[in-house]
Amino acid sequence: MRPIRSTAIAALAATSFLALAACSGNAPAPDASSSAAATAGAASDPLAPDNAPHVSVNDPVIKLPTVAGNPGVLYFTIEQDAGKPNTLVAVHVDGAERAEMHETKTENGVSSMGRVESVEFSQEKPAEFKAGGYHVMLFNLASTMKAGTDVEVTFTLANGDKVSTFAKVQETGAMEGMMDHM
Ligand SMILES: [Cu+2]
Repeated sequence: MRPIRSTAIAALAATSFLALAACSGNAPAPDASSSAAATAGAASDPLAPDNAPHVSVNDPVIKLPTVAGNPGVLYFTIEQDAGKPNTLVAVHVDGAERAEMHETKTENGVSSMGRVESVEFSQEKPAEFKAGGYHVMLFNLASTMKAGTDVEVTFTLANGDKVSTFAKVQETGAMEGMMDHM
């Protein structure tokens, strides 16, 4: 399997090196995020009183780019235990200048990646963001975003509700990295 690199992504990656220096000053203090990392249960997080009712985000993980300056990626599952279906419309990651929801599709053995504006989920059908499917691409990562840290992630729903939690930052394996960066 040969990865096909999107020219748009390559262009964005090329500009990210310069922007990195500009945004690194806004990075959160590592101590602040690690002390609150245990409260990953979204619905009861005291730091986020506006969290959407019945909605939770599970196993949020940020994979660092294998090449510095390239985009990182965020994986998680968002689900709800009651109520009407919801729609995820935006994701904010502390330490990433920009976060875009993408979907990787494979047709006739050829994978391509495109931006999506919204992703629905319901009590019956959680939305899974994982390698080879939906994922959140993170551009212009702050230098403070290192493996082993926890960073705050905020998800915005179409109705204006938000869910905040902390994602673990991890290195990306070589093969793993090829899955979503093509
Ligand atoms: Cu992507």
